[in-house]
Amino acid sequence: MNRRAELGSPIASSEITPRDVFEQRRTLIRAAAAGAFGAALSPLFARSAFAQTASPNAGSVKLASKANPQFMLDEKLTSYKDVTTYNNFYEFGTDKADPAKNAGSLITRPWTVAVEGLVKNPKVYDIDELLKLAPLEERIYRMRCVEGWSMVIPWIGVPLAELIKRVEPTGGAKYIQFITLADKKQMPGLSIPALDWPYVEGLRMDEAMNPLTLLTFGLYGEVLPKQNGAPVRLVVPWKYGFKSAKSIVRIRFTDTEPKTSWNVAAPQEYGFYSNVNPDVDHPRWSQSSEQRIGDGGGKLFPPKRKTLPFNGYAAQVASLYTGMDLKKFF
Ligand SMILES: Nc1nc2c(c(=O)[nH]1)N[C@H]1C(S)=C(S)[C@@H](COP(=O)(O)O)O[C@H]1N2
Ligand SMILES: [Mo]
Repeated sequence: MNRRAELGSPIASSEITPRDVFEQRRTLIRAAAAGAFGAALSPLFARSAFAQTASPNAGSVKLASKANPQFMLDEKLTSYKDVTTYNNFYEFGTDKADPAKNAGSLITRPWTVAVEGLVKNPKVYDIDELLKLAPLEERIYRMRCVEGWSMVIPWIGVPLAELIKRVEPTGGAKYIQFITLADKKQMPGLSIPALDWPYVEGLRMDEAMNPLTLLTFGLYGEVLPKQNGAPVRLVVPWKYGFKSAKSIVRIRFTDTEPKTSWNVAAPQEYGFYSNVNPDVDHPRWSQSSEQRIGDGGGKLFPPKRKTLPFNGYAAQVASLYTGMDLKKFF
């Protein structure tokens, strides 16, 4: 039986896990945003502020980074538990709980990322080389899934632009495709033809170069848990979550718009751009509001939040789309 994937079953309130309140963090974030104590917000320190939250990845590996005060948010973080147990990673199953249960079989070392296509310096990067591309930064980003839920996550990574600059795209390079691992031996979800594997995503060159676009290696002061896309993924916070491809093995520079998995699966529902846009509804549901995971802990009808244009990052990215009809280029 062919079971095609469907993003977007509205989340049941029973799936929303109550979370702890992190007043301490808010104070730290304000201090960092003021530029005073950026260094004090080291991942170790930040993580200790959340020690109440049990880690489902006992023995997870610390990853040092420096908080970038330009990218802090004065919003409550989603708990480590929710960030690492409520996931979309269809290679490990389509249920939100599947990736945390099944991703243990993913082998994240050795790992290489081939950077190829329209670049002067194509190169196969070892993951350890990528980790040293530029100083690792901690950044707190709002994430919005096309299904209507959102989280606030402290990521660790480097601007993707750092990698792009090193490989020197040629004049013809207009887009970048991100190709992720597809190995049946490691990924039980591949036996279900939910999507055309491998999972692929893409960005226009200016989107990829935007300072917000993060090549991501960690979260909450640790290397990425496997269910979150170890050892390296993309994070593009002004777009729906599916643009943030996990477990990347190949980055290809192209002159034409590359294929993207969700667009191929349902072109009328998922466009290439997929910018968070409260004014463009999904054909099967509204996109005007969202459920922040952890809000209203345990209430039958937890309060919803208004979805913001470009997920709240309009000041940084709206100019990338001037003159474009965002209803047409959804
Ligand atoms: N390779 C791969 N990347 C993926 C997905 C996937 O199924 N496979 N799901 C996407 C979707 S729909 C979302 S919402 C985010 C979820 O990231 P998180 O589980 O770390 O919050 O990952 C995205 N990246
Ligand atoms: Mo998503």
